[in-house]
Amino acid sequence: PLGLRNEDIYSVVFSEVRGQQVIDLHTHLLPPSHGALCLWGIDELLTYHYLVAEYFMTAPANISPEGFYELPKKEQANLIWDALFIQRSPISEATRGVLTTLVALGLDIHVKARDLNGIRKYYDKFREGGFSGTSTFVENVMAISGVRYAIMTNIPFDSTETQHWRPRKKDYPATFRSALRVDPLLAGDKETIEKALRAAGYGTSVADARNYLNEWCDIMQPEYMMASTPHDFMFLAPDNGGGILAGAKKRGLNEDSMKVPFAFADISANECSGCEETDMPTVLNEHSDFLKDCLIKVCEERNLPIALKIGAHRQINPSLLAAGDGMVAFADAASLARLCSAYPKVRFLATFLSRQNQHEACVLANKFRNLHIYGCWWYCNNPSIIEEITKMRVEMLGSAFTAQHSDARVIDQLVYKWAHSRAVIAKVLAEEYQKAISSGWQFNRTEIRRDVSRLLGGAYEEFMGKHLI
Ligand code: RAT
Ligand code: ZN
Repeated sequence: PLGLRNEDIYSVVFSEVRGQQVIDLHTHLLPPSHGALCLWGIDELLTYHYLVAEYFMTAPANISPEGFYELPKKEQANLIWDALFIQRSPISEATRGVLTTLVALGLDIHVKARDLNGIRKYYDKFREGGFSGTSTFVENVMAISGVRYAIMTNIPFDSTETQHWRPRKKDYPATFRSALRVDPLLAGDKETIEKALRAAGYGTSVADARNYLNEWCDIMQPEYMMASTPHDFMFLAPDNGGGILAGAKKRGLNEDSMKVPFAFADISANECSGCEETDMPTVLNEHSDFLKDCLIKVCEERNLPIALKIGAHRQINPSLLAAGDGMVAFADAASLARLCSAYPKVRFLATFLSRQNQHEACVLANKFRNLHIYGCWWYCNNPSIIEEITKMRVEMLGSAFTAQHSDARVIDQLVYKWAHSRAVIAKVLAEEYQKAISSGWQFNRTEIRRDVSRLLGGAYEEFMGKHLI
């Protein structure tokens, strides 16, 4: 027969999803040439901020977050291992991820024996090899996890990072690509922007910021610009000031006007319960300059997309540092629609943190050709939620989206993030193919390979190759 039989679909789809390389389009990984900023190994795995947060849910009262963070990494890792793997069972996604990773690295015997020292010894061998040991380990992980290339997060506003780019860009393998992170520009964080500009010998005008950004684009050669927007980020269409409104709630903008639909309404002083009449325009103008006249301008000139991560509420519990980030904010998706329509030549990649925003995200991707939806981010990066989101995306977008990104911070995490996601993506796809077969279509393996390749990075590359006139 021309097509695969219904009963063969599962095995074909699973083998295709397992066998294809992925493009990991957002990670926090840095290459071995970034020295200590390239994180890998068991102690980094165990102290991943997801696990620190899980640990503190049940940690003894005499262990404060401050005291915990003062301990050497190895001791922090010991505490987490004992609490989450020995005193409790590793059944959460973040703990199970450690198991999947170690077993794939060939440490199943140590895992079964719960032998943390044996695991450490395995890693020590690579550490003893210095830079080349690290490089070998990184190459192994890329191969095991089937990652073609991973896109980094490179922050020009962070001096611990910039030293690896200036005065001379360090070499890194082609399995790493750059993305230039610009959060302060979307948050209107003037203090950080001005500090970075002054430190680099620039003035502090918007034109200076544009030159600064251009200089960093020359250095980093990013695939795209990226930012995680503040939880209450709002963008107003240009005829309403063309600005962004970070801190809108804080500044007293009332809830109803936050929810105004696409054709954005006025935010007049009347709608502003309890805020100073003068607050709003000032905020808009300040912020819009850095967006409109700096970020958007540079993206238009260089044909660079902007990747947005929308809906994280930072520092819910500041004592936990990075582990205290991230209450899930139901975001104003209409702001994304307004961005896409205000700047039709700029391409936007977007992912939302809230499960509640996922349906709207699909609808928007279906409306704007300059928008590409990617990945299941952070609190959505759990198998049950990946399944639900991926199914909805296939139903609404076919294969015109990127199913996943890892957000890995530790090299080794690529192994489990991709293994776990591949299993879910394959299941969803197999079910959707079976439905199409029931409706009368026939598929061959080549077509399935093509579709899988789109979901694992091909759709991203197609979107990146798109020139919007
Ligand atoms: O998922 C995470 O690791 C978060 O802490 C964030 O860093 C997020 O991914 C981001 O890029 O803002
Ligand atoms: Zn991230």
